[in-house]
Order: sequence, then structure tokens, then C-alpha cells
Amino acid sequence: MDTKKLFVRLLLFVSVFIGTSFALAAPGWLQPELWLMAAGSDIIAPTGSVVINGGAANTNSTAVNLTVSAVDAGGAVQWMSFSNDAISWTATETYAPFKSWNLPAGDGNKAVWARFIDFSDNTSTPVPDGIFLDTVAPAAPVVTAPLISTSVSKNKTFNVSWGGAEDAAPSSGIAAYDVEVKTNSGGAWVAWQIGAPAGAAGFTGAPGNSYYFLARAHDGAGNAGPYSAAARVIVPLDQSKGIVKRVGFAGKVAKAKSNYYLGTVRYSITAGDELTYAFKGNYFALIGTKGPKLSKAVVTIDGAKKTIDAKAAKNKFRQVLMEKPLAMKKHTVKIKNLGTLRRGRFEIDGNAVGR
Ligand SMILES: [Ca+2]
Ligand SMILES: [Ca+2]
Repeated sequence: MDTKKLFVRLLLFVSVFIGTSFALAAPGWLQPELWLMAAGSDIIAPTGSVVINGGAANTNSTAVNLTVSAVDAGGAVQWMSFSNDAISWTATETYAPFKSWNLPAGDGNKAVWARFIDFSDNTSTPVPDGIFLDTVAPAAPVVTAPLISTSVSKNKTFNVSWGGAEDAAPSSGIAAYDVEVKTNSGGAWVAWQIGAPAGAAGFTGAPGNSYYFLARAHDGAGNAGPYSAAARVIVPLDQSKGIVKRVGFAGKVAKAKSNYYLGTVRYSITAGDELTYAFKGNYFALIGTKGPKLSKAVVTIDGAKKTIDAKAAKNKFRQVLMEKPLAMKKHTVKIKNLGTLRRGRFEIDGNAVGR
């Protein structure tokens, strides 16, 4: 074998050897960090950030999730470490984008600090993120509504308002209210206003039904408070519903623009006229007109009589002329016009029957 061939073979062998070695070591060799480390030249610390719960302002749990992000100018971030006070740090652990973390107990402002370390042990300046810890739910709010819709409305629509929930300090604030409604005592609760600010809204019912409203508040950290007591609103039956017997009381007014409930009223101008109603419910109120020319009447509920007087200095519409809580069952109500002298007219506008 001549020298030339030997040289070519040697060259080939060396090339293969270097190529193989380079290929095996390539991941390391290609990392500039290692070159710089070898040269002792990485003196730049990493920089990074930490975000608690995706940047949320509040949390109701001490268990939070951290998202970290860090870069190193000289190479790669290798380790990370955390602290609740920037004094006492966790043991360094391999850098990763997520970390489960526990805030110290006690509601209020909380901070979590992170720091990042590179291969050359350069440690970043600690960086914080803050969050407000609120683990205590707000108290029940207040729901306000009329006992009988006709006290505030001549149609079937009335206003319901909610608000006033207190959230004990340290508080993340009241964020929203939920208001639910059910129809009659046996009904199912149904969402009506969900995630609403404190406020009021009109509700339209059907005559003869009772509507129950209750509300709860959520604070800014997502704690839901207890439900308020329920407020009941009775939407009365119009005066001609539920009549089982009628003597007189033949007068009727139907005038949409009047102040009567549903624009209608039934009246008597004769002493002794009598209307008998039958209802099933746990409450009864007679809705009628008061005024200078309006009479006395006798109301008999299940046999118990009561004399009432519709006289008032000026006309007032949709007044509660009498009311009575009752056992939940069928009741008979008789209304007899006494036809008082010079003010013999008696007007029945509706009957509020609680259910
Ligand atoms: Ca709270
Ligand atoms: Ca009416």
C-alpha cells in the first residue's frame, strides 16, 4: 500500500471518528450555554415573571396555580425557587412553566415571589405577583317586593329589588347577586336574575298566583353567601273570578285607563247586596276603593264576620280593605254592602289569595 492510499484511509478514519463523536455530543455542543460556561463567560442572571391564577385579582382558596416564564440571555434557565415573603425560599427545583402553590392562611393581600437560576448559578432578581385572598362568603342580601302587587301596580307587573349584602372585611367586594323565583308555595325555584348587580326589575305575574323571591350574593373571590328569606308577592284575582253566589253587585266598570286593577271594578249601590267567593289559599285580602262616598261592608270569612269601612277623605284606588292569614285550604268569603247613608257605594277591585 502506498503512502497516498494510507493517507486517504487515515483521513477517512479521522473524519468518521470526528463525525461520530460530534453527532453523539451534538446536543451538548450545540448549546451556547455550555460553550459560554466552558469559557466562564455567563455572568448574566435570568429574568422572569410569575403570575398567580392566570392574573386573577382575587381567590377564595389558599391553593393557587403559578405560571412562570423566564429567559436567560447567556443560555437556559435551569432552576427556580419560590417564596411567600421574599425572605424564606423553597429549595431550588428544575425550571418548569407551572407550579402548584399554597398561600399562607389569613384573608387579605398576598404576594408570591419567584426567582430563576441559570447553569452558572446566576440568580434573577426576585419577582412578585399579588392576589387578594377572601375565604369568607357575604351575608344574605335583602329582597324587597310588595306583599300584594296591586299596592304598587294597576296591572300584573310589579317591581322586585335586591341588594344590601354585607361582605365582612377583609373583603373582595360584592360582585353579583342571583335572584330566584318560584310560583306558589309548592313551585320549584327558577333562576330569574343571575350574576346581576344590586338593583330592581319588573316581574309580570298571573292573577291568582303568589310569587316568592329570594336572593344571594357572591363576593369578588367567588364565595356565594346564603339565600335571603323569601319575599312573597300575591297577584290578586280580578273581582269577577271565584264568585259562587251573587245578589246585586251588578255594577261594572271596565276602562283600561282607569286606576282600577286591570282597568275593572264591580260595585253595589244598594244595602244588602252580597257577593260570595270561594278560594283555596292561606291568606285573603279584599282589594277595593276608598273615598268620601264609599260605604261600610261586612266581610264574612268561613263564618267569621268583620265590618269594614271604605270611607276616606279622598279617593284612593286598589286599597287593602281587610286582610287575614288563613290555613291553607278552601275558604268562603262573603262581602255584604251595608249601603251607608249618603255613601252607599261599595267597590270590589280584586281578591288577593295567598298560595
Ligand atoms: Ca368575602
Ligand atoms: Ca279590577
